Amino acid sequence: MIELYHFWDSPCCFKVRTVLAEKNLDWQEHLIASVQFDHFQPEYQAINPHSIVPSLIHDGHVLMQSGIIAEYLDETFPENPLTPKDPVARATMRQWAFEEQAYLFPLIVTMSFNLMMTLREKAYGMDQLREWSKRHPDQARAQDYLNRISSPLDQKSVDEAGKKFTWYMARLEKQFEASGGPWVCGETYSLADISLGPILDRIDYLDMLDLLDGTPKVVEWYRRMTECPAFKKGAPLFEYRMWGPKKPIPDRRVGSDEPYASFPSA
Ligand SMILES: N[C@@H](CCC(=O)N[C@@H](CS)C(=O)NCC(=O)O)C(=O)O
Repeated sequence: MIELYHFWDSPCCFKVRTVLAEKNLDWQEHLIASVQFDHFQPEYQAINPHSIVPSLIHDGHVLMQSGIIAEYLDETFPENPLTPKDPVARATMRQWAFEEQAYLFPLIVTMSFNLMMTLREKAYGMDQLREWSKRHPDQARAQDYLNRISSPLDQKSVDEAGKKFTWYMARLEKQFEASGGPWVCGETYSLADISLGPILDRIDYLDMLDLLDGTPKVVEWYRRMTECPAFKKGAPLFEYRMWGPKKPIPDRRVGSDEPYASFPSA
């Protein structure tokens, strides 16, 4: 049995859900509402002491870190292999999976915090957010989170992150030239594609696809990714997408009685 602790609008969880879909695996869902600090509750910290998602439990074995979970699933369930046989292509796959984690993910966190998380203050109101923050075991961190989401948009940081992002995309464009495409590592669709796809999905959802203006091969590859059935299946359900440029907050206060972990659009 496979159990996945996740929240829908998380690129790391999107990656794991896509691998599960590629392998045609059924999984039992444990939804984590980050806005309510479920991931800092003792029950979840017993599974994942870092209080981050995703976590996957397979036949009683707990696995953490989306990239490691993705490789584990690919090794354990060989149907539809997602790792190239050629050692150079395999190293390239791991290199891009690493770049996603080490460099691209932190950039989209900066952009998302500024352009998405800050909308929570208006939608929920500070009183509700303060109430939920009482569930956080580290009140200094909870206060820091509240301060950050109620701060004005830091456009300079968003622009700087965007600039760095285009630098990585120019490198990815060169990778497509070197591999010959259509996938990151060439002929073989791999975990590199599945690692990078959700990052591009977030850029799309932030309405910042113009960051790809100088990289036509990346644009073409991303379009191809969005057509993959497993990628569609792994993508966040719209009701669970956080508010952002493509999903404005509703014209009303959102209460704690809404469907769990959802972000209502009306
Ligand atoms: N390197 C980790 C990163 C996990 C991570 O940061 N997950 C985010 C969601 S994408 C999270 O749990 N954020 C909650 C928090 O930081 O409070 C992985 O790939 O699994």
